[in-house]
Amino acid sequence: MLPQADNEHSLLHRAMRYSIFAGGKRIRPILAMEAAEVVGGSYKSVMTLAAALECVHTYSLIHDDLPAMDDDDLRRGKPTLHKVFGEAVAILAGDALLTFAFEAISSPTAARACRAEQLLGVIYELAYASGFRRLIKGQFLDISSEGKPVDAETVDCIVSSKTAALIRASLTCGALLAGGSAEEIEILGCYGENLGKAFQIRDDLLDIEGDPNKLGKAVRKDQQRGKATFPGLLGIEIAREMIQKHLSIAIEAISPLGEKAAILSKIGKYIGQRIN
Ligand code: GRG
Repeated sequence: MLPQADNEHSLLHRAMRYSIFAGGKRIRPILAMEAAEVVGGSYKSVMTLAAALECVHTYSLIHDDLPAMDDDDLRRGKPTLHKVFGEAVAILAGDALLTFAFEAISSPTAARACRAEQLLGVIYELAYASGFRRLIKGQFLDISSEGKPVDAETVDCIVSSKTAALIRASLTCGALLAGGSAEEIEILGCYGENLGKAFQIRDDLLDIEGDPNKLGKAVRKDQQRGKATFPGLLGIEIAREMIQKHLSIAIEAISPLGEKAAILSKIGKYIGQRIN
């Protein structure tokens, strides 16, 4: 779906492709595809949405790595986009991926393949999750809390907004587009919120005890920058317990879905143990 890198705008296109094809676990697309299957749809029917979620996620990583934000040199095992293409191109490539995500899911071809109200619901969920009430609020709180005393409520808000919001939306959007019921969407939303929180707390633990070669990015940056994280605020052991608590809630939430949710349950276990 991405533009080829062989025309007059190839620098911008190359930058967009550089970050998308740098690797990455593709967790959000996988969750959207699995949510579609769980509600009785086909993963194939949500492939454009899955790609769009990865575009939104990759934009957030590009902007998060900029000197004005976390100022990181390495991402997905490669130099960050601004290190290779410069800051201006990195900002624009991030903007381009974010807007392209909405272009892709609302294109006439995509719109012909589903009901208008389903598509509108998906656009709303994704815009809400990516916007100033969730992802951008989380990033704002993350940056503005650096080096300051914070309470557990603020850290929980950062974790929920900057990470769980998009993970949750991946599941709810996948289910919505595949025709899931309101009850199924609520169940998947609860699973996604808790999975997302566990995902971020595990990320914060990996910053302390992870292997930079496996992670593809630098470690031990959070303490240096005075980041507001649960391991930093409450210690490693409590952070580990919090991961398990959120994963238990997530797995319990999907129990009414029975065997259909077996893969989501396995993803929960994987998130608790992930090393990259
Ligand atoms: C609007 C200027 C501007 C910036 C927005 C919203 C934002 C910047 C950043 C989002 C915050 C962020 C990067 C949260 C971290 C979430 C997280 C744990 C990312 C890593 O996700 P993985 O492990 O990465 O899925 P891969 O590389 O596997 O895709």
